[in-house]
Amino acid sequence: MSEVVTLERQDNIAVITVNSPPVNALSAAVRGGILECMKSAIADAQVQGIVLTCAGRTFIAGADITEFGKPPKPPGLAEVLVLMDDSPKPIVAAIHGTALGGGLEVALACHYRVATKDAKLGLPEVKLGLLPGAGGTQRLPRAVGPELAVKMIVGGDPIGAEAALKAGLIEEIVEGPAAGGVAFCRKLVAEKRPLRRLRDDDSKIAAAKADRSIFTNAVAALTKKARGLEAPFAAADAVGAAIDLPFDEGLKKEREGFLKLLTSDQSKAQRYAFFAEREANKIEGVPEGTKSRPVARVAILGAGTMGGGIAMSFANAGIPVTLIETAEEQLKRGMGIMQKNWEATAARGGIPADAPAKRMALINGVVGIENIGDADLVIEAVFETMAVKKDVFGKLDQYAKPGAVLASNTSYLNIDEIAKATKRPQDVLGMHFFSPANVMKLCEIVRADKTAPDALVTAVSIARKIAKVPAVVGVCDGFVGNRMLAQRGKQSEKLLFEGALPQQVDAVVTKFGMPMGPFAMGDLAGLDIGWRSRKDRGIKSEIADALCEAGRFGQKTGKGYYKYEQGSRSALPDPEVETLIDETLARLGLKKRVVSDEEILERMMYPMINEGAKILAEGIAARPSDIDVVWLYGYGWPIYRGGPMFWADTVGLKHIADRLAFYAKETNDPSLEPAPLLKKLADEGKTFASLAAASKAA
Ligand code: HSC
Ligand code: NAD
Repeated sequence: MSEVVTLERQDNIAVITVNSPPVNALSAAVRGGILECMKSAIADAQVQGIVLTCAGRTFIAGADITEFGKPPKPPGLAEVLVLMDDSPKPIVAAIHGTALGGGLEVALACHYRVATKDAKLGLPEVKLGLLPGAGGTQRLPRAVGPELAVKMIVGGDPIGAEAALKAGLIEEIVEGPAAGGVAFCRKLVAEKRPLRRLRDDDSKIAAAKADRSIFTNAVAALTKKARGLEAPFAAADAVGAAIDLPFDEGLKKEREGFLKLLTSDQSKAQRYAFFAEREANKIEGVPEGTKSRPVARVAILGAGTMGGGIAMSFANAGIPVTLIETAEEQLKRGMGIMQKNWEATAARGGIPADAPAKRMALINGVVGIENIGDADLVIEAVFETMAVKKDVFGKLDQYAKPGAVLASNTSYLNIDEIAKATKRPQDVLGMHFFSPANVMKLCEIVRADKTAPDALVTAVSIARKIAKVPAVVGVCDGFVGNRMLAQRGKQSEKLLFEGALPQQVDAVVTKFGMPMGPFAMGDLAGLDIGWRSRKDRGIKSEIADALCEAGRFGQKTGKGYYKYEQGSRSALPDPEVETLIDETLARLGLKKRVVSDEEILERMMYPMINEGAKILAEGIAARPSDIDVVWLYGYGWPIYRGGPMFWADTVGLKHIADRLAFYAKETNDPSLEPAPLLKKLADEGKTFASLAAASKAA
């Protein structure tokens, strides 16, 4: 008998239970176990109905992703599903937790489905660069109709049990999955209900067969956001086959599409990103079993751009917040922005109509740090100057409760120095959120010299609780993300002095897949910030300074590196900027040359990778994949390119090191010399991934 799948009989009902922690993925052992148990149950004359359920936290969460890319092991999932579909006895899937991917496909091959109230059902394969490969694209449209099927398959987001019931994907919402499944199955048997085989039921796709625009419109709405991705389009084609072809031919099409994507570079990158995100939860150098401190209430200092967004993230997760400002006016402004943001989301249907009021009720806005109360975690998001930060952290000694974790949201400042302002440096760390903080998923967790392991674990686990993706980093100027970004910024600016235009540079970067180029990003953030900081430090940047002197601060003034029409955020190339650049170059006696797109791409990306190598060598990031997580979730790095360090491996480190050395010489810029670690790996013919493998083996 299988170790991971068991069969027991409750009178005339067979109950097959999958028990393969953590998520009951469809490994070869699980597939084999289900096959054997199904065969026994079907052959058992005493059995009149079969329930398939799972132990642990969830129903089957999909194929075992770790098996992809390795030689297939029998039995194949298709073989298992054919047996189930053909079963002369009714099979009921009893779902709890998350029935995802292959998990939902198993349930769809059952004749009936029931689920608990909090269950989620979905086909998220596109998020791994795949399409459902075990009948999902053929059965789901037959279960719920093509529109919802397209939404779930091409969009990849799951639906809850209520929606599943409404759509006809499940028959009933039950209390406990196994008991509910058995009760439902008994009813089926008693009523002698016919088997419902989705493959034989075209009723819900009939309308789309007659009018294909029902399907194509649904696809168009979803693929609009799929820039650069292959899987959503292939997944849509497979759903199209469900409408156009008989079931078995549709299955064949689906399988071809799945196998093609399985070996694609995009899917490899997306599967890598899935595991990179999970790997980032494992903190290096923390004793095993270190527990998070409890966090029931959070205090946030500063209700500005970041403080407000961070407060929203906590309230979204149902965690109460004390939001502290220095004066009523700032507080009112901050609270007002949060309310407006939530109301706008509710108006779009993104959250229920009563959510804004409920979430605002979780935020207690007060003036004065002395009102910090019994917060278990304090996040400081005040002005970015060391003096202000030190003043605030000094006061925290007096007002924060003992053992509270004290976090700074600083973008660049030294957390070790901030920690010195308190008598409890062991509680101090960085929680660097990204703007807009209620939307962006990344949270760099900055481990300072004296940060206690349990404080670090607390920050990582609370970040996950509020649906952020944490990545632990060390103290340095700009941490991982902004430190690498600074290298790109330096090169983008230099390119303007050599003959490139902002729109040319930005176009190369967005074509690569980033959501924005460096100049559009500068316009969005406001060019005056850097200008002021340069003036303070006595630094010049001739083109950027000239723009600011002309009052071009970016989007907020309607002009920056681009021009913006009233009320519009779309960046339009501006001949005035071209003239300003030409004049600056002439004044400095610099000659323009034609800069190729290839050079732009190399000078945008390779210096960042070089900096990434330095970050790894210094131990600021523990793993190349942590750097990739920072870029995927903080800066919109295209997921189908895995992250800068993953991408670098695909380009080849030798090529990157050679090109950097070339540009260092050509542009007389020693900062472009390949970093020692990059050079070493390149010389040895190795990859960044080899570092992760070596550290795992150690
Ligand atoms: C698929 O199903 C393809 C099908 O169409 C079948 C095709 C067959 C075709 C054959 C014919 C050619 N596999 O996320 P967590 C691990 S594609 C292996 O921290 P949570 C995870 O790495 C799949 N491992 O937990 C982690 O391990 P660690 C479609 C998996 O509670 C641990 O489980 N399904 C795994 O926050 C805990 O994970 C999906 O895309 C998997 N499928 O979230 C679902 N799933 O502890 C992917 C998880 O060692 N999974 N692990 O780090 C998820 O979305 C989330 O994990 C859950 C749980 C929501 C399930
Ligand atoms: P902001 O100017 O929008 O907000 C700062 C707020 O802090 C103001 O409302 C101010 O009144 C308040 N404040 C000042 N001193 C205070 C005190 N002692 N107690 C309570 N409130 C106080 O600034 P921001 O953009 O939200 O940035 C805040 C922090 O977050 C900075 O350290 C910044 O570097 C960092 N950060 C900013 C971004 C971004 O894109 N804006 C991104 C990541 C991190």
